[in-house]
Amino acid sequence: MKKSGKARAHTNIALIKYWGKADEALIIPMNNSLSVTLDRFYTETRVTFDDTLTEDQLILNGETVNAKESAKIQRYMDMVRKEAGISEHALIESENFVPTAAGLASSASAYAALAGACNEALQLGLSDKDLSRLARRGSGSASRSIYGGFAEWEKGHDDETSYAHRVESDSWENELAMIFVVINNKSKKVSSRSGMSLTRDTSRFYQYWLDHVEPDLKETKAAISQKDFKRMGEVIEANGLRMHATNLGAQPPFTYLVQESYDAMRIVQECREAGLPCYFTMDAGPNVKVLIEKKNQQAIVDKFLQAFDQSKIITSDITQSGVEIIK
Ligand code: 2P0
Repeated sequence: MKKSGKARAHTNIALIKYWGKADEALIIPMNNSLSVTLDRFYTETRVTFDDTLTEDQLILNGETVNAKESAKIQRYMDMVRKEAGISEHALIESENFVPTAAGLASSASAYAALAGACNEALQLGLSDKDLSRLARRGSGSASRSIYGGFAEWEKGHDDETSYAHRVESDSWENELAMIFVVINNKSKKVSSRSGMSLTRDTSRFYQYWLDHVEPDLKETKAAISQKDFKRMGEVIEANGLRMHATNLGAQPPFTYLVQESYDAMRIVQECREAGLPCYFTMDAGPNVKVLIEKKNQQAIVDKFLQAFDQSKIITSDITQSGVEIIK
């Protein structure tokens, strides 16, 4: 017998970052985080549980996937089977909708879509909270992609208490957008998983980072409730930089940022000096994401186009859509 379900989930970008785990196996974070969910980048995944299959199969963008990624997915599916009390293996067909070669595919949308598809296929009837917990077991940031708009992942202290929820914003996000400055990374990649683990374990600046997260979150949520763009931007920019500073204090030290990342940060600064408020944030790679007000989108994009090729500048709205079941 076959049981099938399909879901779409959008990727999210953290404004207050998740960086470090308290529990590696359950993916319980050291600190709360807060994100916006993007309209432009998403994953659609169909999962079909089939009692004639002898192992899980993953097809990503039409191609059978390599052993390493598929081992991670198989562990995830083992966990889903255990939670759901079933034994059937599954065919997982997943498509990432991201601009070609932009390197913006994300585990957040991937695991949020997979959790949503499993919930549908197995008719688990999970609430958003429980779906967020299920997505979290695949990738921490996926817990936040269950929701549109602003979402906060409460770190909690165990599997039951660690999940995300939407942050009420009176639809302010409809007035905001994000510009992606796509920057190629020529250096050896440090995965976010190993980067955050090394930092948590060895960085001299890690406690300093942790001490600032709660005040940053409080300030960000106050700014959201007042729709105060400058107030939110100043906090989120500092929070992102502080996350990157922890990496410089790790042993051995490392950084995700390259010269072009700093070039993009300088343009953000110049935009502000020209009366165009905007604020940057960077994740586990050199790309720079710039939070903007839509009313200034064209003027800010034009500033970036003076220094970067058009193919490197991608804009996205913020979506109201959380994980959705599709037919
Ligand atoms: C975030 N990042 O809050 C942070 C900021 C990157 C920098 O979440 O190990 O793929 O699967 O839980 O969620 C990227 O890490 O890590 C990430 P795992 P994940 O968005």
